[in-house]
Amino acid sequence: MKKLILFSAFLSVVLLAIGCGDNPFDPDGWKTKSYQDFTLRWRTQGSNLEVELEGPSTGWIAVGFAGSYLMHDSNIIIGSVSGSSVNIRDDFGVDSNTHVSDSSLQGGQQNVSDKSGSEDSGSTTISFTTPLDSGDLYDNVLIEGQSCTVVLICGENGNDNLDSNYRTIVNTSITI
Ligand SMILES: [Ca+2]
Ligand SMILES: [Ca+2]
Repeated sequence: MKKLILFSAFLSVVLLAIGCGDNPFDPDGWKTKSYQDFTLRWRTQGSNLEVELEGPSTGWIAVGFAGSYLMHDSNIIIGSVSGSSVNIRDDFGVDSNTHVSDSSLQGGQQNVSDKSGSEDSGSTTISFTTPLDSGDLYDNVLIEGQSCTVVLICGENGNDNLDSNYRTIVNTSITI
C-alpha cells in the first residue's frame, strides 16, 4: 500500500512536469512557446493580449500573429532595445518578407501599449499589450482558445533599425 501511494505521488509529479511545457497550470494564465531560440509568452487579459517575446539577437526582434506564410498578412509587433531606450512598433506583413508600420498604411494605426524591454548578452526581450480585436485592418482578430499562426523574426546582432533586413525568420503556431 505504501508503495502504491509513493508511486501515485511520483506519477503526479511526472504528469505535472510534462504539463509544464505549455504551462497549463500557470496561476497567472501565461502560456509559453519556445521555438528555435525564441521564447514567446502570452496571456489574455479581458479584451487584450499581453505578450513577452525573447529572441536570439541584440538587434531587433519581432512576432507576427495570424498571417498566412512567413510575414505575409501577419500582424507584426517589432521592437529593439538600446540602453534604457525601447522602440516597439505595430507593423503589418505586406508580403512574405516585407513589413511596414501600420501608420504608413491607409487607415492603419499603432495599437500597442505597455511597451517595455531589455537586452542581454545575445538576446533581447520585449513586452507589450495589444487588443485581441483592435478594429484596425492591419491587426488580425485573435480569439481566446483558438489556434493561430505565429512568425518569429530577428535582425542582425546590434542592428536596432526596425527597417533593416532580417537574419532569422520561422513560422509556428500557438493557441491564444
Ligand atoms: Ca495597428
Ligand atoms: Ca499591425
